[in-house]
Amino acid sequence: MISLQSKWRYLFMFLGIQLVVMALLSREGYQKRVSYFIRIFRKSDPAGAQAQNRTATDVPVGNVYANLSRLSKAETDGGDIFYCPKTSPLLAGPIHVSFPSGLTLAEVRRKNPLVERGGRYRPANCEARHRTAVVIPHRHREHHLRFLLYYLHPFLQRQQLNYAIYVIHQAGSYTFNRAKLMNAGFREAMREEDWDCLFFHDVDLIPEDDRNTYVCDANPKHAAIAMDKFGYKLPYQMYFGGVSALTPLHYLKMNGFPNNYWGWGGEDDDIGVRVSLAGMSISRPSLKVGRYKMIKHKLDKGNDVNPKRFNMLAKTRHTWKLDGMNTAEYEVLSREYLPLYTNITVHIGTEAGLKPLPPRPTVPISAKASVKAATPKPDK
Ligand code: BGN
Repeated sequence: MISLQSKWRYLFMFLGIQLVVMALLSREGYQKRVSYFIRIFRKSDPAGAQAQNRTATDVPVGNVYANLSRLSKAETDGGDIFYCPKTSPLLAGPIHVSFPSGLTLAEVRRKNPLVERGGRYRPANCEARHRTAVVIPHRHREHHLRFLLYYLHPFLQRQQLNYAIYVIHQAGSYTFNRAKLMNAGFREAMREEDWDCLFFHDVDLIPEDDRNTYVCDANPKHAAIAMDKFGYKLPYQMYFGGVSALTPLHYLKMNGFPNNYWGWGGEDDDIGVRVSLAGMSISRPSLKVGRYKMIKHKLDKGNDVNPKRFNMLAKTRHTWKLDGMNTAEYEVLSREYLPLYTNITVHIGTEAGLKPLPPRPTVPISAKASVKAATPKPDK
């Protein structure tokens, strides 16, 4: 028989245990609530978000460096080396793109140990099926270039390409000329290697999906079809700006790009028109895959909107054979094989040609009137 006293003892013990359990449970709930609120108020950091987004195989979803650890330096023993698979097993689809402050070129180098001098890479354990040169027209955009290199190198390695990155830097401060720089880039890249595809790439556009493969199609390809700044849609049917890909044959068939668009706008439309005038059509990846994030910026100094672009565009039909690769004149001032890219600085002249204009004679103000009177009128 259990006595009344021991009954009470059991009851107190039971209540005590219950109290301890309730205390523990409420503490747990409290912590959950607190951490929930902390998470709401804490500024979301991309690295943290990625870490939370891990897949079953522990690969951070969207991290462009995710699969790079699977690459290694050549381990061939002199035996046969086979072509890489048609679809790279390293592809992972969507890429999370953000622009953390403080990124340095040294950091990009550290993360891409297999990239060689001049910004070149080829897969070590298989023969690449494609040889792609990426040509980037450039001036005053070093911080954009850092981000592009940070994303582009792992992106291209995941695609198992044999590739090189060429930055074509416009010397001097005369108005920027994107298309002429690309003509120079085409010729200088082809001088180095028999590339089978050239990607003409704006420095401020970051690809957001590695299934957007940097290889050429049967027709000139417009790759930047879905940009964030246009709501991930094509702004107009003939749009050919941002990032495009042509084989050397495509390029020469359309006489390259125009040399005479100085300043912002129109040159990409001219290039698009050239594609059809040369009897080709524009190929495009799907909207799901051809996605790009643009690094936000203001219009550059030295790249004012070109007011002549409407008139010039109206004449492309008559001018494309007269102006282009066959008339591209420039001077290479330097060629540097940097760790992450080949930097080619070119002098492309002005609207008046390659030679700098002769300096105007400095005439003392008092002498101006007599000089004017003595100068014969130009012939009509
Ligand atoms: C267009 C520009 C392109 C530019 C896109 C997107 C012109 C020519 C006049 C018809 N074309 O309007 O160069 O890439 O916008 O910004 O301005």
